[in-house]
Amino acid sequence: MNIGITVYPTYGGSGIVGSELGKELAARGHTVHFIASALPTRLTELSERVRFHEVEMMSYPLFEHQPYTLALATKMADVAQTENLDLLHVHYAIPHSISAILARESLKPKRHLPVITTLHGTDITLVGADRSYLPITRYGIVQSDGVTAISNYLKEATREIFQFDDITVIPNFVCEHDYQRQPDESLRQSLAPANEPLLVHVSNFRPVKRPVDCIEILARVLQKGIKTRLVMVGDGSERTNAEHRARCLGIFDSCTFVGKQPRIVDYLSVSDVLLLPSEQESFGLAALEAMACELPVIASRVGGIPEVVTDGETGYLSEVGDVEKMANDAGRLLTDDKFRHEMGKRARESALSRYRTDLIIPQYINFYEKILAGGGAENSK
Ligand code: GMT
Repeated sequence: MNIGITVYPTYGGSGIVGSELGKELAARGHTVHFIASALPTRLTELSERVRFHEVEMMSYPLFEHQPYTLALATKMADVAQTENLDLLHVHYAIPHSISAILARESLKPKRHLPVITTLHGTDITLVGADRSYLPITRYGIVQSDGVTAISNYLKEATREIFQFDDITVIPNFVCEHDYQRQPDESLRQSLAPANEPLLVHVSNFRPVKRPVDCIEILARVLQKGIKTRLVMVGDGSERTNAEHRARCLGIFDSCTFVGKQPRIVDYLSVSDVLLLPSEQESFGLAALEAMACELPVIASRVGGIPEVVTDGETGYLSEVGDVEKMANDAGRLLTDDKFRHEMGKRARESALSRYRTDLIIPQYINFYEKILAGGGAENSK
């Protein structure tokens, strides 16, 4: 197949999932055309099978804001024609599904270009549910030829918010080869010089991720007399608050903020427990990648996380903001190596038995084939 994929290139899990999906499809003989405003961060290599088409924005004094949605639609239609795309697969509804539908409509006199939308989370729970965006988000979803969601939770949330449930759940996935424990001793030494237990947090540091809670958890673990360090991977608006809180609590020296990193697996491989205290998480890709690297996960009991992390088996779940319980759970794990290693092994088994690439990628391919065969929702669009 000749597949067009659109993602947000620099920010968030949906871009990672779309990029990794493209690479996996190419590895299975399909040709993937990424259509985005910049080269997606996880797309390190282009080839005959993995191509990139940049959406160029025209600036004109009349435009107070550049019309990205229109520029994207134009590029999608152009690439669909020149590269003879079979379908467009967009990740994150706003505005990508609207652009794709515009592209499809503009090509209608010539051909039908199916549009598949994958819902990732905040496009539904935050953005789409805002009254001002709700009607247009609903339009994008309903008008898509096929819709997938990355968890059962998100399918249910979409049904409740948009009264739409023709959605196929295809969960996120992890590559068992790329994501396995492969500790780099010099990295471990730099993050935990006295071989202290190491907590890790990975996110885009938006308020919804509550990275400050990680600092609160570390403070409580240290209060228990457990010499622990914390590595904070990623960057975003909450980083300053997290650093400030660490300074206020006098524990800044026990933390390392490393910013955005190209190889998350390196940091997971040298860490002992992942902290994911998010306010909302429709799946929790960070949890899945950590589990594949044998890390137990301490997370909030929200959204799709309970589908990924089994409380007491592969990690511990708590109410949002319950940093006392999260610290108690972390303390238990960090002071019992055997217990932690066993839980870590179970976490990898659980991750791979349900979410490894060779289980999930064929589900996308089957879904594409079904849509191309005219089996999508309201397939006459
Ligand atoms: O919220 C983010 O971190 C970004 C957002 C996105 O769409 O880029 O992430 C969502 O998609 C990820 C990949 O499918 C999921 O693992 C995250 O749980 C989800 N984030 C939220 O629901 C808050």
